[in-house]
Amino acid sequence: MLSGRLALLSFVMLAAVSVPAHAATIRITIDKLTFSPASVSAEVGDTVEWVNKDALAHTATARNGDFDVTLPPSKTVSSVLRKAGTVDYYCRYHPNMRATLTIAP
Ligand SMILES: [Cu+2]
Repeated sequence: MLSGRLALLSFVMLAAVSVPAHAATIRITIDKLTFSPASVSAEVGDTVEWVNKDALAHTATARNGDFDVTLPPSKTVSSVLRKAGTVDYYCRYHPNMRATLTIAP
């Protein structure tokens, strides 16, 4: 019983070590053709969970070419931030949809 608990504890500790301490998951929701929140701070290695609540397809397309994520209707897509910078992004289908990601190294 006790050794089982110890084994579980060491497993949890190993898992914690293998993931960078700052890696976080950030949720950005698209609802009625709006990215929300419109301005997000993140770090390289963080995951963005793009939640598209619209019945339309969207994209999250970086103006500087750093990322281009396709967001099918009513789907959630995850992408990992690989590059630091202040990135303005938009939707290729609805160019009025705009937002900013500030990615620290
Ligand atoms: Cu769109």
